[in-house]
Amino acid sequence: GQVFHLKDYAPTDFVVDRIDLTFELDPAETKVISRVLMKRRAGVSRSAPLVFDGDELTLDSVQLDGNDIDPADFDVTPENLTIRNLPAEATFEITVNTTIAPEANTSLMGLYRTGNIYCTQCEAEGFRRITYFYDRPDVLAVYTVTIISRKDDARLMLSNGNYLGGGNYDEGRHFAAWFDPHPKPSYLFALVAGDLGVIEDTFTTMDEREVALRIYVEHGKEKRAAYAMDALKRSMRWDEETFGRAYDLDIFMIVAVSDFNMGAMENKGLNVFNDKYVLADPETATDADYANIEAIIAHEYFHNWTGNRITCRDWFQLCLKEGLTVFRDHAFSADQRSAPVKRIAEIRLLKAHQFPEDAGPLAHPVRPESYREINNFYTATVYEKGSEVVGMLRTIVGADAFRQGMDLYFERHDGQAVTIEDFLACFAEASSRDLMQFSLWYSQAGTPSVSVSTSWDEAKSTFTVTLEQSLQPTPGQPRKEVMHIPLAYGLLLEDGSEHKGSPSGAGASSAAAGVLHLTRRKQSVTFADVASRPVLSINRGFSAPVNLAMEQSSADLAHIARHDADGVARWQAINDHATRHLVAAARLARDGRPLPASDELCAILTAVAGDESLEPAFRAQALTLPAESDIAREIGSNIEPDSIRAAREAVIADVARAGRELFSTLANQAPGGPYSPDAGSAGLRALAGIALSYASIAEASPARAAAVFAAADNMTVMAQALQVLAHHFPGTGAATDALAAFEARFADNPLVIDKWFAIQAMAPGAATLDRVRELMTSRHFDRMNPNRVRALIGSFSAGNPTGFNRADGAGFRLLADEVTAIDKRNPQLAARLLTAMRSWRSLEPVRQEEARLALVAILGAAQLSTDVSDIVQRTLA
Ligand code: B3K
Ligand code: ZN
Repeated sequence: GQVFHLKDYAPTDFVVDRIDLTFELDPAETKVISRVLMKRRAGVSRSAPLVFDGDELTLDSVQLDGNDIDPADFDVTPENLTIRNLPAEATFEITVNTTIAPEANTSLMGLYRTGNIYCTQCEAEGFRRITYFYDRPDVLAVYTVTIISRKDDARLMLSNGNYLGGGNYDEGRHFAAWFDPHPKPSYLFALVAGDLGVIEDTFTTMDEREVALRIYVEHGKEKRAAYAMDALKRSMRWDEETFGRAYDLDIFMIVAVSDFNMGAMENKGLNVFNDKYVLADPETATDADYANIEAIIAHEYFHNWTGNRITCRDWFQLCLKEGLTVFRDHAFSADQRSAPVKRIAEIRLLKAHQFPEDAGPLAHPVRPESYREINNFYTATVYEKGSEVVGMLRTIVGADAFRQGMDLYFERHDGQAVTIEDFLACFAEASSRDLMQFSLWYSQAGTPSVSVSTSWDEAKSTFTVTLEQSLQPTPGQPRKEVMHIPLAYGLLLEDGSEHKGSPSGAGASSAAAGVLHLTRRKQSVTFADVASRPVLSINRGFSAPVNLAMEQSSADLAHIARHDADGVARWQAINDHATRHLVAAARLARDGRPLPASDELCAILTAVAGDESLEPAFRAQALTLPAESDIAREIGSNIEPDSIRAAREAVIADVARAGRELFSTLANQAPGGPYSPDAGSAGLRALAGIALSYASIAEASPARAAAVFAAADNMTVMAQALQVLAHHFPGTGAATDALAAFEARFADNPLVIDKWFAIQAMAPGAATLDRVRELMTSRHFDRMNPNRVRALIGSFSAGNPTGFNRADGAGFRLLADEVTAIDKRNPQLAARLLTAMRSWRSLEPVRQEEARLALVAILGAAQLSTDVSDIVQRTLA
């Protein structure tokens, strides 16, 4: 496959002004007529041909200003339409006629069928599966779309922008026309047609315009869209209040579909969502589902300004819209819920998904410099690390300059397709700072390490902090430059209060107080008037996405856990303490030696569990020990998953015993009254849920969880209890009965059956593989549906370290077989599944060899997609 490079960027030879699209819909033969008004760019040679992109297309005909083009003047392949001898200066119109088959499109890119609905997905390069066009983000055009269909085939016909009108077309057919006044790139085009239910509302913008809001779902599911509508209105208000951004069309529509490759898509005025992120009611959705719906509704809505009004010049700049929009949706959720608890969840997610990516063969910069398949770069690095980089930018320039920089960005680049350099220039200007060194965060892959040492000089009453940074090589980047790492910190004194006063030394000066700026390889700062030995709390709130190496005693960590003013820092200290203990225990378990006593950890955790002054959600987070995969990541190499699991289970049993009575009390303290998805109630349920798990372990009996399962009146509690039963009491009557009851009750709700799949697929241990194979043959499974595949095979391979990494390699072979089979129909889904293998080199040698063989087997399969071959080659490299 061809490799694309950032450095090769060049604008198109022709500029597009308008595009008028007409669709005559039919499942097997949809006619697409595209009329493009365009002209040669000033200065481009008159011999330069027009080259449009296509993908698996067949051309019916092509016209210039309404006349068929002489066959000698054009060439066509499924991938390109090349037209020569076009006017030198005049504006002209190219008409492209193609026929496509939505029902035969299994890739879920371009125009496809989901159920009886027509639906599109164009980002990143799906528009070229609909018609020949400049399918690239820097070509912005004004779209008019006319849709024609048989009334019995598609009652409803939607596209971007405002509704122009519609009516009867001819016998049994009707039409609808849409006009989007905002110039946009082709990846934001959308069309949806079919018979759908709707819920409607309105929103009045801050400039007093009324916007119609519509959420379309399958008939009968309308009630389950109410929470999504509420989240949408809150998002619209928040973007006005926080960033001064108002919505800009007369209507905003969301359509929920059940076959979708990702979470959702921000098409202008017509978002298309995976129904998993729209549909919720207490009986079928968990608190986590509600929180995800809120976050994703907000994310797609926020794209209207960060992504749509200002878009990316090329796909290398993907983080320009994604990292920034994730940053915005994080800020929204933090405002709507508990900010520290939200931040803790973000840190957990970043470490679980982005850190391993950055440490393995698929590592790439937040702004990649080359790719073979852009779909493989919608990664945790581009999204989550991209958001962290925006957060660091805000820390460095300060909140006020950050907001000014955003205002400048919106003002200066509205209607443009821009780069990270354009974005950063706004903040450099607003803050009068040089952001050159900071910009390395966009170009250097890998997670930096920062080693921290401290010394307190009793005689001089000084405290010195020495910081040193390093960054390991990553694929294609053998040598790294020194970065700008902003580290929020505090010095905690013996009584828990904080030392006031700024340090002296390099990196001490900063926009925001309480931040050390590490800008050299090594630097020290010294604090004066420190009369007693302080405890350093550093990288508070995870101000920089780095690995810290610091010799901090358990007593110091406990001090931070008790006293830090920053809740996130308190959790970080608890988590660091737990991680350190678990890593030591796993190493000993590996050597067959007795495990260390867990008394200190137990004391910290039970103290937090019982501390009523802390938010329940925070307590639940603190009680959730680092996952097996977190422990593996800390150990880093020669991983043997079974001993990690054994050690972790032993520590959990210690904690459960130490807090037995407390957990048994907390397990009964779920909120009363009817279910409400608000953050406070969700926090109570989270605490009760983790307490249920500890209490059940202490009691060595499934009885309590079985009772909770039977009495549950909402999905959150029900799923918690089911997981305790399936993971801690597998094979017992209680577990088997609950799984059967759950299946029977939710047999016709695939999104709930996905939870049933995932819980079973993540049951630890070697035996789960056979159960997964069995479930793959169940009537609920559908290898063509991305949600089903991810729930069963994705959960197994990415969420079950002991089951998937079986020493005999059977887990790897299962994944390899599925990836190869799915690749034939849906390359994007297959490639995404395969990323579960990215950390194979950190396994112990026997498993490593099995993993390698499975990867090589994929490589040998016939007709691999670019998506899968790109991942497998980089993973093996
Ligand atoms: N921009 C889309 C993702 C498209 C993925 C294409 N492979 C959703 C989002 O990030 O908001
Ligand atoms: Zn996005």
